[in-house]
Amino acid sequence: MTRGTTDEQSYDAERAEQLGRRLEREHGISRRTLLRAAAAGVPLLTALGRDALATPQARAQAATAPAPPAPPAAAGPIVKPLPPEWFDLFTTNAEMRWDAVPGLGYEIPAERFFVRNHTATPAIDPATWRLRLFGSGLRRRPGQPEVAEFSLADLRRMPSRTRTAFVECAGNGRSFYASQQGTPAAGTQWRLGAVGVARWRGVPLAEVLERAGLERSAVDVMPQGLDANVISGGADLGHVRRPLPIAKALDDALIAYEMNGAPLPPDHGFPARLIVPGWIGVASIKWLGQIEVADEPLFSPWNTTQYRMIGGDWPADAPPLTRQTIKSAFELPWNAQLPRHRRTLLEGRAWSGGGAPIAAVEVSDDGGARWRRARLHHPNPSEAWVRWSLPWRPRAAGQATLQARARDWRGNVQPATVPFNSNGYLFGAVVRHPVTIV
Ligand SMILES: Nc1nc2c(c(=O)[nH]1)N[C@H]1C(S)=C(S)[C@@H](COP(=O)(O)O)O[C@H]1N2
Ligand SMILES: [Mo]
Repeated sequence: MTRGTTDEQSYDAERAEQLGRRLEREHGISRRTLLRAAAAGVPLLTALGRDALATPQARAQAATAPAPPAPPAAAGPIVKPLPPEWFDLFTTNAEMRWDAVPGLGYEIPAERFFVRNHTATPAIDPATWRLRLFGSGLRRRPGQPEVAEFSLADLRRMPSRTRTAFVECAGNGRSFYASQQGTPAAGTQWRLGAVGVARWRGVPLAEVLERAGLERSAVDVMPQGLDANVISGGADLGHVRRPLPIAKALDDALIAYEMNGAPLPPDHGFPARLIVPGWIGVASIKWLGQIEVADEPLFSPWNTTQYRMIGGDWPADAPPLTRQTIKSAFELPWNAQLPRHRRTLLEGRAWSGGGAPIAAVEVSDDGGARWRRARLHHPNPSEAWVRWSLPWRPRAAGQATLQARARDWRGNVQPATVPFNSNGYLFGAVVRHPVTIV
């Protein structure tokens, strides 16, 4: 049974546990072990089927091999360990703690990257996995199957591209609608940690579309995940899927199979996910299973009822959200204690979905009366982030507020407040970060 909750909270722990128990029962391996092996690229023949031990050799091996220690079954919807000093947990989601970021390099290591799951990380056998493309936007070739299929090996043989980009949830910063603007928004109450930058390697979606026989008449593609159907408010919404206009699909969308130089980990979409640079996270469908290509507009709950601006002063027909907004964050604990009269190096990162690198970051310690310009550190590509720093010497003991304000080269700048929307998407206003001077 799946508990029906809001879009950001649908939960499928019981199902994940059942799956774990079934794998243990049938194959004597825990789900966690299976996923680890899969992530490490170990070929697992039909690991989810009943015939994993079907060959005589495999059975003989299994009979003589020492019984594996019984590691704990996956406890919940996320597979990787989630130490509290790295993550804040929200049911199926894990937020990266910004105070755990100092000392990390430009890219966030996979084990430290935030996770946003509508249900639960699925176990996928890379050996039998196929990406299927079909639909009215593909050429019908006589004598050819109507579905174009690609194995992981097929994708790996194709020309690859590497792209450093952020993945950021549309709801990142949502809690500030309540705490800064007094208008709470429904959904996971993230601070600023539903974002991460990684180096993604894979095949351009354009390349796969071409090989599948893309027609010039195609207007939308709809990538779909292999994770469990999402049940929300008692309704079965089906698999997570969201239409992407063909222009963006052909521009820079990537079918990624590597994250920071290693195979994608289970929680981040193994064996392959979409990366849609600059766009809200839900566009970057994980655990890709199929892509419909259509010569007419496509719809799913993820571009109709969700991930559009509703409520507040928004018109009823606001379009589906595409690009992320602009933000900056301090690499400091919330309510950090900082020493008086001593120089502290304030560090942070800033990023924009506006299609241009960050041009400037300014910091204020007096409620926004005066702003000082931070130093930007290389690299600073667009659709990723820039690290920045600024020395600060607090004078008076007591409560203080730090604010960072980013501007990109297109002129997008963080305002003091943003218009409310009921689901709390795209909080791009300057965040007031509380610190205590001791
Ligand atoms: N199949 C599938 N893809 C998905 C999701 C999901 O639940 N299922 N969540 C989306 C959302 S809302 C976000 S913000 C990103 C999060 O990516 P991450 O978990 O790798 O950080 O994945 C997106 N892709
Ligand atoms: Mo998201």
